[in-house]
Amino acid sequence: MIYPKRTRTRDLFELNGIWDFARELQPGGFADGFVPEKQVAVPSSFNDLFTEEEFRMWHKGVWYQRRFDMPKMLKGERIVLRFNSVSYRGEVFLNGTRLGDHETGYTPFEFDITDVVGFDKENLLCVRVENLLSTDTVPMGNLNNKPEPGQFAGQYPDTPFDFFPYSGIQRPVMVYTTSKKGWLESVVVATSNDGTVNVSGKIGGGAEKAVLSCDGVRVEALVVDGAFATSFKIEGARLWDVWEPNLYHVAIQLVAGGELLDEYTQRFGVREVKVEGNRILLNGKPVYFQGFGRHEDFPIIGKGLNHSVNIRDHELLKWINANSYRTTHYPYSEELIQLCDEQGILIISEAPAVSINFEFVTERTLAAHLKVLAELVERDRNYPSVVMWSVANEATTNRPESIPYFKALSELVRAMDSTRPVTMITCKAEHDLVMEFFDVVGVNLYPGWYHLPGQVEEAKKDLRHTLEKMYAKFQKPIMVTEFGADTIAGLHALPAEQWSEEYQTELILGMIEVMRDLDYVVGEHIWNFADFRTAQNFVRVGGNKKGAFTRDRQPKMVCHFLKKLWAQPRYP
Ligand code: GCB
Repeated sequence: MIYPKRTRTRDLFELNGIWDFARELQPGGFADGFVPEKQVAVPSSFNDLFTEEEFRMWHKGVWYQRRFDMPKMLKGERIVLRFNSVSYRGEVFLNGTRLGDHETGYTPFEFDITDVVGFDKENLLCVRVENLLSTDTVPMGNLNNKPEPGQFAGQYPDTPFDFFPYSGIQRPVMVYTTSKKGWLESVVVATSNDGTVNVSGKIGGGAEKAVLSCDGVRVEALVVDGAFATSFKIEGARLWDVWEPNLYHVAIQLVAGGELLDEYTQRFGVREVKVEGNRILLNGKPVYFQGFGRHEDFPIIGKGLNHSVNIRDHELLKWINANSYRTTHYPYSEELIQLCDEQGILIISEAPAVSINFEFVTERTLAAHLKVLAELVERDRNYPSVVMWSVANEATTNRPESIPYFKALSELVRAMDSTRPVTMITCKAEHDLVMEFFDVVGVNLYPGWYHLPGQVEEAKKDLRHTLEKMYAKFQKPIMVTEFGADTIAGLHALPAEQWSEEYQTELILGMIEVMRDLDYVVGEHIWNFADFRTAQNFVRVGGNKKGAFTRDRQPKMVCHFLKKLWAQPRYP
């Protein structure tokens, strides 16, 4: 799958805006059209749009519907309907015909609707959306018959993670066209720092050859068995780097019998990432990751794509001198990753596998995990900002059953992409059993918050001790991917105490001091970039307040210190 674009051979329009909405109060009878209960916005989560509690907390089926016309000049083309994400499960009907379904939110899916879409009548599109999680889904849900201590047991709604399980058509819906004769189905661009660019592609329909043009270079490749592969060199290539987003474009034309069937331009950056000893190297130079774990989360829209919020967030990252974030705990919108490409922000791209619990894992959990991981790598592998894959966050990887499971995940990613390091984010510290499969150790540690509350000096000792034990065991670079303290903006205390801005500042700066004293620590990602909405639970005061910024993106005190600290490069 490639990101839809309008080109000389392709048309594109979006089906965003106001849709009809109804809860599935009885089974059946919706796919041919229904009487709406409400109107709803696309893209958006639906949960915080309405005033009634039962809508917010609804995880069973809901239905979206809208009508659209097809312009007659597109008749004769191949027509594709694409959803950039539907959380968690989407089942799609066009004019009463079931097109198919897709599980695991956060990754795109599409249907060829050429034979179903009408040109002489209005089209009716109905989508069933469901957000029920189970032991077979990724992320898992409904585990609380046997809660793990510390896994947010008993919260409302009941999930083994704390962020609110928003649902809906949260990203754009698109209709695009290609020629019926031949079209580019997928493309992979891999680069080396000497400017070598390898491009391979898969073709739908048929074509004789692919003609590629980039930066004044033109090459041709024959299409064999529906695929092509070729390479070329950009002399004196300008490398893609942190806040230096040099980008190139390769125009790919598919040709048969002298006719141009398809034209698509793929953007890419020339850059290399690798792990050597205790360092992550970007373009041969060590890079220290300073930034945050985040969430796609904002008042009212929940996890809905909003370009203004994305722009503001990146402005804040630049202001505070961060260079990176992890897409905790699921793939973020492709539009956001594209913005990172354009701005030079480093991304650790994470599968939506948070809190996998091996007490409950089934073969179907692994199948769902492998599927969504493959979809993520396929979606993001041409984006230069994505410099590392994270296959999961905080699984019970102290249990032996986790070993074959994570081996399978690591093998899958490496088979699909050998150009990026792979990590897994553990909360089991030195008791983790799966780090042999990964290049960088990611670890979430909360001394000074969940244990040793209020005791910054003790927390620092604890952090040092844990990191030393981990390094002694794993002998790999370690990134502290989460640490921090819930903080109510405007609450002050001298001496510092939990929940105050002083305490967050002292704890975070103290933790960083320890990390920077240990040569093998290659990154500090604070939890979290901004406050975010959670399920209801007595440990959360109006959401998770570990943000350095408030939910409406104003800085807490710690930001001003981080801005100063992060202005100095960690490695000379
Ligand atoms: C974690 C999780 C993250 C939570 C955070 C917290 O370890 O990875 O999703 O939000 O702790 O604040 O408790």
